[in-house]
Amino acid sequence: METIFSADHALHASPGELISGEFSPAFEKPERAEIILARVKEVRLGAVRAPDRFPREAITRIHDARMVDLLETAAADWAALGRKDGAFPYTFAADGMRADRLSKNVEGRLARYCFDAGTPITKTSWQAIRSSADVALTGAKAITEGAPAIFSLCRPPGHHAGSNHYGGYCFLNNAAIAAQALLDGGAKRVAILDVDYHHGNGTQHIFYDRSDVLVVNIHATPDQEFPYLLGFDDEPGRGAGEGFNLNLPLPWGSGWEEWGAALETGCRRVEEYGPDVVLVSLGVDTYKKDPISHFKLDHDDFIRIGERVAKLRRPTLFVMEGGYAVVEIGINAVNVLTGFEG
Ligand code: OKP
Ligand code: ZN
Repeated sequence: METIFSADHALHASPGELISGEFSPAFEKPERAEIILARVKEVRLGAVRAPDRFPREAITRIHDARMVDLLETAAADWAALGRKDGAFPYTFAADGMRADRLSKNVEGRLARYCFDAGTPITKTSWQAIRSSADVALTGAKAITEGAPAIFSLCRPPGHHAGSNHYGGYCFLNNAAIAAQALLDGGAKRVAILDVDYHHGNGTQHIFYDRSDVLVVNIHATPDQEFPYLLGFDDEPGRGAGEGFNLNLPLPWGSGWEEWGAALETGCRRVEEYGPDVVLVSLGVDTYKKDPISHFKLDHDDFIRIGERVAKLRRPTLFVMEGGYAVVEIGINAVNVLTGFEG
């Protein structure tokens, strides 16, 4: 399969994140994408090409335009206050505070749209964020034009970004933007299978009221894991979307036995739905040596994931999400793709 990759991803290099009450070096770093790309080339997965540029409207189909403006301007507003590069909030919107009126101060705008203290915006981040969406959109376009499978090597990742909030190393929801482009390109139904260790709260939020996108998530239970506030087993969708969201949370320590069973459940739901396209939000932080995660998948399990997804027999767009065991990230991510190709 073809890989879509933009060298511009490296323009987003996070200065660090608040984690467990301390400011620490970032886990979501540029080497991640470079190591995956090197592995794609090593196994000769297929051609690698740069993305096309898509109009901003492809992004605002999914995201609040004021949040997109913030992503674009926060670093400059932050610098104007004489701060060190990397804009992130220290105060957060909570239920009951003003949602209808936005502060003129960048702190207030960050508080309104950002939900964690791990997702700083640097002076060059926007170019990387935009390129990551373009990588997903280019993959969607290729699928619309008839490609059987595409790997969109997105970075930064996207699945924690909702229509009007961002966080968890994610700014724009690349997978959601691609799913909308697939629908706009003629698909009637898209299934998103999110296999990242963390719950894709943003993707769920975006499609929660809709039946044209089925969202299936396999992830660490919010009783134990980030993002804590969404991803429980009792979130079926709402209104027209009722029955079109499926969460399969698992406890820390889960290995292939439990995880593979959840994958089977999720894939059966996808089969029942009968989508025109399957979009895989591909995180490999389920790996046993991931530094911030607590599942126990091994290299060969990632091949099994690809094999099961292939059995869905649909055009498939893989969109890169998380994975922080940087040394092994190339093997794990590309194992899914080679498993898929069989
Ligand atoms: C992004 B993606 C660890 C806290 C980690 C943010 C995690 C974001 C993961 N105790 N905080 O889903 O891989
Ligand atoms: Zn993750």
